[in-house]
Order: sequence, then C-alpha cells, then structure tokens
Amino acid sequence: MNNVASFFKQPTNFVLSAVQKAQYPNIAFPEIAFIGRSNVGKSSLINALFAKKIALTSNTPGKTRQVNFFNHADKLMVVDLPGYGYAKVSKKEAGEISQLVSNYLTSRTNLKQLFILIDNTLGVKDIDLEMLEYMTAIKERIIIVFTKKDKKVKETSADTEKLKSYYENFTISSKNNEGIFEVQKVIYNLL
Ligand SMILES: Nc1nc2c(ncn2[C@@H]2O[C@H](COP(=O)(O)OP(=O)(O)O)[C@@H](O)[C@H]2O)c(=O)[nH]1
Ligand SMILES: [Mg+2]
Repeated sequence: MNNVASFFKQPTNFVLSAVQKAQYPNIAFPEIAFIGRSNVGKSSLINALFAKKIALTSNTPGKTRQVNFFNHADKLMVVDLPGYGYAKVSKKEAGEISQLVSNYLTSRTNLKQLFILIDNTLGVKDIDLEMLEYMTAIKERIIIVFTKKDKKVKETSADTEKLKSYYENFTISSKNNEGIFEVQKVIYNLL
C-alpha cells in the first residue's frame, strides 16, 4: 500500500473558488467532494488525507461559503463544499448556500464520491438527515465519515446505527490519523 501513501503526498494545488456553475473548472478528472456541518472537521480531514495544509482550518464557523476546487497531482479533483447549518447566517444566506450546493451536486457528472461528515461526538443531527434525504439521487456515491474519534462522545442519536447500515462509513480522527489510511484507499481506488 506504499502506492497509496505516495499518491497522497503528491502536490495538491488550489484551482479556484466558485459561487456559480459557470465558474466550475472544465477539467474531467475524477472528482471527490466533502460536505458537512460547519465545524465538523472537514478542513482537518482534507488536510489529513492529502498530508498537507490545503484547506483552511478554523474555529470560526462559516468561513467557507464557496465551492473550492483543488487539483491533486493532475489526477483527481478535490472539492470543499460550503458547510451547512451555521447558527449565525441569515435565512437568505442559508438559501444561497444550499442553492450553491444543489447546483454543484446536480451538475458534476464526474463526481465519483461525496463524503458527508458527521461529528462523532455530537451524533447525527436533523440537518444531516435532511441533507441525506435531499441527496438520495446520488445515494450510491455517498460515504459517511464520522469525525473526531479521539474525542469523548457527548451526544448519541438513534439514527446513527441506521445510517451505518445504509451507507458505507468510516470513523476517523484527523488528530491522530486513525482511519485516514482506510479513506485514502477508497479514494485511490477511484482512479
Ligand atoms: N480532537 C479533534 N479535533 C478535531 C478533529 N478534526 C477537527 N477538529 C477540530 O475541530 C475544529 C473544526 O475543525 P475544522 O477542520 O476547521 O472544521 P470545518 O469547519 O468542518 O472545516 C477545529 O478546532 C479542529 O482542530 C479531530 O479529529 N479530533
Ligand atoms: Mg473548514
């Protein structure tokens, strides 16, 4: 599995940030995308997978409100989608964000896998279920990643086990790298 590790160490370069479909890069590499509630650990996971700091990690939720495209090794497009469920955005802005995400999901035919992140310490939230329901058209391309495995569980949800039986899933920690290699293997096998 040396190939996997060396693949992820190759350069990952920011391509562009888009606020509308017309701005998406016209490159047909296989594409993967990451989405989840704000603060779920999305930037940390992307950085752990690609073994470098490519995505901004922060404690201030809601910074990423664009669709960010990264080119990995001229072989894979990596997409950081805006987080959902911020407490602090207006209804109008929340509507704009979901429009952005929905435009993305309905137009990217080269999207091979969508990683939906759920905070393992907080469990599945209604908004996660709403997002999943909304994405049934691409159900078979969804993988759920439960984040922050190194941290103590604070809240549990009866929906978690159900989701685990419906979707391919991983439980990871970007802090101690637990489970990261397993997710890397899945991505590598898309190429
Ligand atoms: N303990 C622990 N903290 C994490 C982990 N992943 C993210 N965090 C923390 O959670 C906060 C939000 O992470 P970030 O990656 O910016 O989340 P994003 O808003 O989804 O991009 C930051 O303080 C991270 O350091 C993890 O696996 N373990
Ligand atoms: Mg982020």
